[in-house]
Amino acid sequence: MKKAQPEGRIAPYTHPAAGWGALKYVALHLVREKVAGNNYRTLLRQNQPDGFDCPGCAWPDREHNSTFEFCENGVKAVAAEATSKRVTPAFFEEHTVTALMARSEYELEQYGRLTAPMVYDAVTDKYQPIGWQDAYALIASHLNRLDSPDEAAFYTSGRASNEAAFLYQLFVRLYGTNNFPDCSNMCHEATSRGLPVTVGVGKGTVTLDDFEHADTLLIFGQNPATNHPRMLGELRDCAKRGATIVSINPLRERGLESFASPQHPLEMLTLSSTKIASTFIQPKIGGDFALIKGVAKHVLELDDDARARGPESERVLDLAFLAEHTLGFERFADDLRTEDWDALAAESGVAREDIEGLARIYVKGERVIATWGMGLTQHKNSVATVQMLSNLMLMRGNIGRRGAGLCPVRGHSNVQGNRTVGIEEKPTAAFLDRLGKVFDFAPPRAHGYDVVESIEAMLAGKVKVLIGLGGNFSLATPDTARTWDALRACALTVHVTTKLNRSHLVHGAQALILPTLGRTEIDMQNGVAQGVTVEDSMSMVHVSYGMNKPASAELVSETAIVAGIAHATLGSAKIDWLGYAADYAGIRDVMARALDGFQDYNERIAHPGGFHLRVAAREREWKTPTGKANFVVHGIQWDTPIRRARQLHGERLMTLMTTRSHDQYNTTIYALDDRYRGVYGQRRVVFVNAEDLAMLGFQAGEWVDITTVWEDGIERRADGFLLVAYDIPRGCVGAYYPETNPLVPLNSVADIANTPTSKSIPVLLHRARAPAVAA
Ligand SMILES: Nc1nc2c(c(=O)[nH]1)N[C@H]1C(S)=C(S)[C@@H](COP(=O)(O)OP(=O)(O)OC[C@H]3O[C@@H](n4cnc5c(=O)[nH]c(N)nc54)[C@H](O)[C@@H]3O)O[C@H]1N2
Ligand SMILES: Nc1nc2c(c(=O)[nH]1)N[C@H]1C(S)=C(S)[C@@H](COP(=O)(O)OP(=O)(O)OC[C@H]3O[C@@H](n4cnc5c(=O)[nH]c(N)nc54)[C@H](O)[C@@H]3O)O[C@H]1N2
Ligand SMILES: [Mo]
Repeated sequence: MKKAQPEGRIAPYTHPAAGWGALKYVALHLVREKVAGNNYRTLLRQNQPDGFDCPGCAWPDREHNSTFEFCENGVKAVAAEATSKRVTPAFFEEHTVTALMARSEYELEQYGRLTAPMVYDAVTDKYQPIGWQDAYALIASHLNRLDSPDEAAFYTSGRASNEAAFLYQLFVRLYGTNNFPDCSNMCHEATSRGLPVTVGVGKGTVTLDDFEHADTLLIFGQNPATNHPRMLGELRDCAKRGATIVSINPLRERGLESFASPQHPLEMLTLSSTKIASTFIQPKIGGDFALIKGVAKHVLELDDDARARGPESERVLDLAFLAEHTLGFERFADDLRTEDWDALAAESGVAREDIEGLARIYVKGERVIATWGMGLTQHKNSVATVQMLSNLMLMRGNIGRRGAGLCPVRGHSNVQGNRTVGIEEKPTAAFLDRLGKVFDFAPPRAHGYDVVESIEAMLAGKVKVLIGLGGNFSLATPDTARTWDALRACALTVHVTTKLNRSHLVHGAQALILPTLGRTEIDMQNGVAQGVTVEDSMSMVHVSYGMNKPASAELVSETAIVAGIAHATLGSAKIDWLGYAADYAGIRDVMARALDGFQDYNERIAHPGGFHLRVAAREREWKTPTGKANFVVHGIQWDTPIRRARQLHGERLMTLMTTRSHDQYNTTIYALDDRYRGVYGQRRVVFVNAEDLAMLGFQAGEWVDITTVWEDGIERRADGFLLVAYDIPRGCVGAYYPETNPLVPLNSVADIANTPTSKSIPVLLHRARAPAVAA
């Protein structure tokens, strides 16, 4: 039974986002992390041309920015790395793994930075020190013993640098597999699979310059005040210019209502703020597809009216763009005309007049940017939803034009770069051809396992070794009980990591913890400080130099760890792995030869602020098989598991979204508040519509257990959640991840993208089996 936090409190937030509240929390945080004096100055160098790239989110920096860009959650990410707390071998001597399993994620994080490589000892149930070379040799002996290279999987979380990730994929492909599960599989995969079909590239088409020129912004399923706080700076400037900002989200996120900018002293001193979104549309969970299709339908109707009225110049569609650049519009339009308004309204949870209102806002905009986050990508119909959004934007030529375009907002600071340099379980033939040519080998061609497939393969005994370059595989993934069985069935699990986390405790028969430098730390190789490169959400590539003294003298950089493993496993006859680790510029030289768009890489990253990696669609060059931007027709997606569950359980069936609180970074829990949603000192809460509470016979403040309704008959439950009455559509509930991952069935995934449907899980709420006890 989970305990109630004694200091737990629910109190609505009534202030603008950021402002003085953020400054106060930053101060509290630095004290809690005991950040040493010298490391404070790091904060001033975050996202500066000569500083380091923030290890927080993937939102881009304003180029050549000379002022300090303040971001509360960026500070938390930096402070978490710069903390003076340490997990030493003596710590492991004192704690068995079983004892550490009883600690919460928050407590594990609070222990501080790992300092030395450790190996699990089953006899004592403790981690013990191991030398780096012995650790590499242990990994090599496992890898070289497998019947097939496909029996190993190589996970990446999106913080690894381009250099480390490039070397990693090269090593793994030379070893012989494309098994690259990565955090992206659980994140923006629907974007990466959906957009290449429509516009020929799986990335966004805008840069910050476009935000300066947009007149309309549609923000789908994103909570920037928490997850991309620096984006609020752009939104503030847009709002001040008079741009129309619409938030499309089942929750009316407070952080999108108003913002007091810490960058603007006057705003802080006068306690004034800027209103951000002018319109809030609250679809039901997973309703975006029908909503966007409805908007597209009404755009077509408005165009029909305009055509009836006469002059071509009044038309709503961008006819010239459609003719020159697109294919499939007529079929798409025919499908829209036959779509049923009642069905669109019912499926979206938005009234027809509000859908039409959104369409009028959209057509009034001359330069429209659509941004989106996890609210669009973690559902069964996510690929179709992303493609429907692309259709809508194409109708008025809102792609490849200044001030307009598609803006998927990525999560991890270098998740986009990792994909670009080859962390991809389904690589293209062109990518492999070139890699094979440059390094003179025949890369494996068969597609590898993604995250969900890797877990299934581990459960089936087909994958026996898991290596994680960052991340927290055991907790970020769905279906916790099954994932833990999968990890425990492995012969070896290895984690390259900065902080202690659950994946070190839920391990294979043998296990290694390999502690590494964070991006804020000085990376010396052969007496020369090395920079690493990263790519942000808008395809800007730049170099990042750490500034802090490493947390321990024994830490090895990610790049050097990858080189060490590769050298031990494959030897260096063909590739001088250790030479690459000694000078990262050498890695960039070969990246320039092996990767599309990376010519003169070393020269171009030397430019302050870096360079923009060309996105063809931005220039209206469509790298699709047809050579045009494609409209894609999709009928309204019926989310069958949820529909079937609702047929069984009627209105008691709820759709659960699992989302982030303000004080977490994915599975890293910095603190226990979610200030903007009014939650303090606790995380086990569930947001429910007040009318649903009444219908279910519950009251706010009572405790419930949550179970999943899934057809495989396996019991999935998460116990002990406090009911909070919240402004959320009926039939929808919200709670935090990772506590709710036991509820996400492994085979509940997005079509095509195979992303766990973390934002739409059919669940039931039950009065708690055991009463919650206060600690
Ligand atoms: N501080 C901090 N920063 C982070 C992270 C973090 O954990 N902490 N994580 C990083 C990562 S990896 C990522 S991917 C991003 C994530 O950033 P976001 O994309 O903002 O992620 P979430 O908080 O999971 O959910 C976003 C929003 O989706 C809404 N939503 C849920 N279901 C639906 C739906 O059906 N439709 C619509 N329209 N909206 C819906 C929720 O109400 C919520 O506001 O942030 C990155 N930045
Ligand atoms: N239910 C549910 N599940 C989800 C989501 C959701 O919204 N709901 N979101 C999904 C998304 S969008 C994502 S991206 C994944 C995130 O999945 P992951 O990326 O696997 O998870 P993180 O929590 O970001 O990983 C945190 C760990 O990374 C390590 N780390 C931190 N910095 C570094 C570094 O610089 N180098 C190295 N080597 N290690 C480092 C630390 O040890 C830390 O404990 O979770 C997914 N899971
Ligand atoms: Mo993510």
